[in-house]
Amino acid sequence: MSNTEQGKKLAAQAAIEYVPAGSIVGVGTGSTVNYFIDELAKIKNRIEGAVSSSEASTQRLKDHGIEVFDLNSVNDVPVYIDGADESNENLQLIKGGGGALTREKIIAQLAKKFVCIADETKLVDVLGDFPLPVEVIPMARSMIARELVKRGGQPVYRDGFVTDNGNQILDVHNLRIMEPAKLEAELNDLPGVVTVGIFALRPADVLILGTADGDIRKI
Ligand code: ABF
Repeated sequence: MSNTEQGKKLAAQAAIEYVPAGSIVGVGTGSTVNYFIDELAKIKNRIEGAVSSSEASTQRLKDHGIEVFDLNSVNDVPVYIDGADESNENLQLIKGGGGALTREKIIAQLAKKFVCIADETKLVDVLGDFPLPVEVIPMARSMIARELVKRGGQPVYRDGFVTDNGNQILDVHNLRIMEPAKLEAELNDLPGVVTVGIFALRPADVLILGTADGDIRKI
């Protein structure tokens, strides 16, 4: 197993201690979360079930025999465990490389605690090396792309990709995001933007990083 995979797995294992007994657990998406789902399966008799941010995670949870609830039937999500594409030291994130950003942001908003799990290479000084995903209503795509160019970005249409919500994604290159919450709010205001992949207005509460030398670092 590579150092990166080892880091992801260690972070996923360490997140289990944040899962309260008897709870409905918020579960994100991605390869790091896949390790978490496999760990969750080992304690499945101690939880009530899960809510999930993607069809892929829902399938993996069900394959393990973990019940997946519709979010509208759930009032209380004590903890949400999800990965990220980048995090800064303030636990502001870029997410959405996997395309599930809208559902991820909804569950993060509802959750009392958001625990982000990643290998240590995801920690950066300034967000933006990873292209920022923005989910858009299809008819607004070109207009929003022009707005992103005005802000110094280079939007690239994720050709052939349709989100779980039937929308499209622009991946915005060349941004150095110095004020993540400000840019998130500004882009949120553009008509046709469904979700911006900056998670700064609601950042993570805990970041667990798995390191190459087999350790865990918590921020
Ligand atoms: C989700 O999965 C996304 O927000 C992010 O794009 C991705 C991280 O994937 P991985 O764990 O595979 O690096 O959390």
